[in-house]
Amino acid sequence: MSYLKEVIARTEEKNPSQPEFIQAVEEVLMSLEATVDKHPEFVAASIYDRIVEPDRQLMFRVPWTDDSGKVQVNRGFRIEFNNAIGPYKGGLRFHPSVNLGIIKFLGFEQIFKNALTTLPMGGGKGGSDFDPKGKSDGEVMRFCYSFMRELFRHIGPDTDVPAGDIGVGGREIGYMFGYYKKIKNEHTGVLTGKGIEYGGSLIRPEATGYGAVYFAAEMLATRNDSFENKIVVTSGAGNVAQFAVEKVIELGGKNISFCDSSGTIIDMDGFDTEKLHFVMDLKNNRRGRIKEYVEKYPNAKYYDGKSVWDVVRDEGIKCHIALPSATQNEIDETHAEALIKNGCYCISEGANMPSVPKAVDIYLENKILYGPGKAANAGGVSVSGLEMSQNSLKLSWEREEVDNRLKIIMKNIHEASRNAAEVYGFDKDNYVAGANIAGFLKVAKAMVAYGVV
Ligand code: NDP
Ligand code: 2IT
Repeated sequence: MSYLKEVIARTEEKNPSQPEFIQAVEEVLMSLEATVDKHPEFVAASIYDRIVEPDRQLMFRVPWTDDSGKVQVNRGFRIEFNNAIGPYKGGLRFHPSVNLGIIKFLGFEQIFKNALTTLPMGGGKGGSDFDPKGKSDGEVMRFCYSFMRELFRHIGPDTDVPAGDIGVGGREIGYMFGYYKKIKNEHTGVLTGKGIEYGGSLIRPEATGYGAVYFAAEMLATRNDSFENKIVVTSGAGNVAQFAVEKVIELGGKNISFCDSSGTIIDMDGFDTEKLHFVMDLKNNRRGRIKEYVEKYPNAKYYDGKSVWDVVRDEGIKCHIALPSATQNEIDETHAEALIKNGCYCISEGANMPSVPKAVDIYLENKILYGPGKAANAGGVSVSGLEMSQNSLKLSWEREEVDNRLKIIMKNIHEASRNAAEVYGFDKDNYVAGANIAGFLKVAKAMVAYGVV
């Protein structure tokens, strides 16, 4: 068995019942064989075994009172995975599916993603199995306060800086930051994704979606291609999907889909700014379901209980570019095959690990342009890093300045991935290997420098 397969086997044995975490570890380590040969110092220092073991795993009780006066109990998590190159950094996810293995996969991915951004950020992730859906603002506020009542003692602007993810947006960050400020009597950059009035950065809400589109545009440019007149399918209808679609419209593409966990809408006429604003108001203010779109725009079609990828497969929907922006493992091998059959040749992942390993194999075998999440969706955490910089400097940059920095970072990630792939013997277009290697090298070298700690 190869050295890294042994590391994977040991990780599997130590972490039973955590399939998503093992999937992420396998995906990264299987790209790193060439680094084992080139860097005997990594093996000597057991870097591969050390990098799959979090620095610290926190799990805690989160009790809160619902509107009927009943006391509810949820479980909170924060995985401080690796701070070799900067304070732990990564989002908080509130979703009923959250468990230790899911937070560990997200924290593990975050190590390499954050290294790719070139900003000084380590990897972390957290969240809860709390479901914000259908809860009143008061319930969400009481939950967030209770969550922060424990989390506050573990985080800090130079220690660990959480942000948003699924189910955690501006409202939740506001409640959590407000509570932290109250109990610590400190107004510091301890969270990112803050409101613009109290230390947030312009472009942070847009950053992940815009970044995924900038990354796709960079990949397309290597083949003298662009978004102009392309049919684009996007999944999700949340933060990442909304701003990905906004940027696609701006670049002349035609985006035809959104979905939520109830179903999918397809609008073959494509979204314009007015339709997009309807979706933004529906999701962000009214907190409604995506099927309401077809009541307002009856030319569109709603597919109950189906994901965008089910609809693309079952209805033979033609498309050129796909931007999966909902959740992990949403694209299986049948979806991947159907996408390619229907004309898709560029996939840029707004979500974290949205494609199952067999789907990724199909992308690589077919040599389509494929930007894996840790590279393609790094725009969000990049602008979080820029928010931390602005907080430290106690000033705020203009919209254009942040957007330009985001574009440059996405371009650099694209370039660094291609270069690392080539240097380590892969095809330049293999962004999977390139992103894993480029992200890993920086963290591994820092870990070696520290000795055995
Ligand atoms: P949001 O909560 O804003 O939106 C998530 C969207 O995806 C919702 O429309 C939601 O539908 C849908 N969704 C979630 N889970 C499922 C599911 N199991 N099946 C079908 N649909 C689902 O989250 P974000 O947009 O922030 O996050 C989306 C993805 O992007 C996640 O993978 C996240 O990790 C990743 N990401 C986010 C970043 C950020 O800055 N926010 C940065 C980098 C990556 P419903 O409302 O019905 O649940
Ligand atoms: O997955 C991610 O990169 C995020 N949810 C954003 C993390 C952050 O700290 O901004």
